[in-house]
Order: sequence, then structure tokens, then C-alpha cells
Amino acid sequence: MSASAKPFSFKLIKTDGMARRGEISTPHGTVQTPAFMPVGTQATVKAMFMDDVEQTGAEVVLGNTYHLMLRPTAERVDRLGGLHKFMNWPHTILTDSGGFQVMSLAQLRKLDEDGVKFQSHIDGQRYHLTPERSIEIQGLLGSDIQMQLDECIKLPSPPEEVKRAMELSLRWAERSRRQFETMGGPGKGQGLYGIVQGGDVPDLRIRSAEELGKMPFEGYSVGGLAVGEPQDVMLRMLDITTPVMPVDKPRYLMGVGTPDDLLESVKRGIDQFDCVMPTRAGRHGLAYTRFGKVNLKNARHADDPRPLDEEAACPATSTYSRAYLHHLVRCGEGLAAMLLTWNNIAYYQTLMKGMRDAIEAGTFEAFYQKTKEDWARGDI
Ligand code: PRF
Repeated sequence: MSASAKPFSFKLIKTDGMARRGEISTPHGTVQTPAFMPVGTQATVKAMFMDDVEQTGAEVVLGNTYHLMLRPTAERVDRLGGLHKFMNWPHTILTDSGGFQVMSLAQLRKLDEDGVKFQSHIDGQRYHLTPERSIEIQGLLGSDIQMQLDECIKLPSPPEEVKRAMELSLRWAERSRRQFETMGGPGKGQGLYGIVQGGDVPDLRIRSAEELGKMPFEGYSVGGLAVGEPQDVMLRMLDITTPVMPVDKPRYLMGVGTPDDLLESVKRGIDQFDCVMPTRAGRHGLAYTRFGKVNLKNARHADDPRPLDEEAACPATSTYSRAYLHHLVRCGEGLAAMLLTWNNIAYYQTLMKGMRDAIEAGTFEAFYQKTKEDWARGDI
């Protein structure tokens, strides 16, 4: 932490129902919450310049332990001056701990009490990721907001399995915290979040949140959701989980979601989100707008001179015609991915700003209703 940098802190500014308006400070800046964090898995928000990411209003991006430990390696990033410098992002960086990505991407995984052994999906090389090694990697990357190693179980799973994974995650939470202190994370002003697990079993969710709440984390994540269950199950889990989470710490719902998921989750007291959806959709010809999702592949756009939304601040949204975007998508041009990703990240940030302003004004419910009406109107 440099002399002027602030240590991790969270200030709750206003509440409106369960919805919360807050501010996170880290050594690399402040983050207004509720916040959406664009995903920058491989030290890049795919198809975007970081200057444009910044212009959309994003104040924090996410990096991944799993990908970066394989390539270019945390030690190399450290030698090159840390992840902020490496990817030209001077603001806050949050990193995921790797467990979730190991389970979805790596080959020949073997999980036990100590950690998870796996082979790289890139070249088959063998690795051993433990709670301690994950925190060590996140420290080498220089991440401002780090995650404990956890086990995220897919749904549906038998309750005994969900319980086993939740309890293992609690033990890994303690080990992660110890390592974070050993690495001097608090002295560097960094934060470490514990991760609530417990699948779709209410009692396990509550126990996980309560046990983690007794440990001194700077923030708390809700993991293990949006892993195959319907939206109403996810929202029911939030309904029972957020009320037992610490009020004075940020709450981060991992890997979520659609614009509607964000609106519904902020309503239930979530402060932070990340998801590949806006970036991935942008690379597949899909645009998120105020009036819902638009598939630019569709022939109905071929002769349409209108931009996606002429009132939007994002140049990708307000200047290029739908006909041109359609043409780029049909040709498989790289610029299609760039413009649509830009539009999508900008729309997500606009949605978050709308929610923040509404909470501050005490009008969240009206904002919620109006936003849903606009989505229901559809793109015409
Ligand atoms: N744990 C971690 N990262 C995650 C998840 C989790 O449960 C999820 C689940 N939606 C996304 N990313 N560490």
C-alpha cells in the first residue's frame, strides 16, 4: 500500500428495503455499490480496451487465479510489477480463488481435505491448489479483494454432498484467513472474503453464513448459486442467506447473472456481482439494452439504420446502426465482438448506476417496476 492508498473498508451509505447503497475503498480506489465487475479472466476483459471499460463506469474488474497460475504464472506477473500494471488497470482488482474454475475446466481433478490436484486444460501439467497456495497466488498478483478457496457443488446434488462441501469450505475459510494474515494482506490494505456455500439446503446456507460471520473477513460472498438451479431457487436462497450475513460488510454474489438476476438480487441485499454473460453474449452477436436482449444475427436488422439506443452514452450503442452491427456479426468480424461487448458492459453499468441512484433516492421499488416494464416492452 503506498502512502496515499487507503486500506480496505466498506461504508453503508443508505438502505431502501433490503437494497443497500455503499462504498468499498481499496488501495486502488473506491467502488460504488451495488457494483457489477466485468470479468477479466486472462488479464483482459475480452474484446475491450481497459480505457473503454473505465469509461463505462466500471470501478473494479475480476481476475482468475486458475487461469493466471497456469499462464503466465503468478510469479511472472509479480516479477513484472503485479496484475494492475500488467493489464493496465490502475483501479481495484478482485480475484477468484480458483476452485470453481478447476472444477469446471481442469482435467483429472482430485479433491481432498488438503486441496485439489488437477491437470492443466492447456498442456496437461500437474498442479496442487490448496487454500494456502491460492492466497499466495492472489498475493503475488497483487489483488485488492481476494477470495478464500472453496468447493462449489453443482445443483442438484444430494444433501449429504452439499453438507460435506459446505463444511470443507468452512475449514478452507480458516486456512485461507491464516495464510492471508501470514502474507501480510491486511497490512497491504487488501481484503479477503469468505464464501457462503450450502447449495439449495436452507439450514446449510444459514449455518455457513453464521460460521463465516464469526471469522474476521473484510467481506462475504455467496457462492454455489446459478449452478443449474432455477432462478426462484436462487432467490429463495438469497432471501434466507442475506439476513444472517454481517450488515457492515460487503456481500458478493459470485458468477451472477442476467440483468433480471441483478435487479432481483440487489432487492435482496447483494452489493457486488460478476458474470461472463455480458462479455460472452457480446462475442455471440447478442446485445443487452434497456428494452431487453437483441439478437443482431437476426435478419430483421439488415436494413435498420437505427442505433441500438440513441439515448445511451456508450458510442457502440448510440452511433453504429443495427444494420452495420448485423453485417459485422454475419461476417464474423472482430469488431462485432468489440462493439457488442462494449455495449453490454455499458448497459450493465447503466443498470447498476440506476439502482444505486434509486436506492439513494429511496425509490428502488419504482425503479424495479419501471425497469421490468421496459424489459417486458421488448425491442421494437
Ligand atoms: N465459488 C467461487 N467462485 C465462483 C462460484 C463459487 O461458488 C460461483 C458460483 N456461481 C461462480 N464463481 N470461488
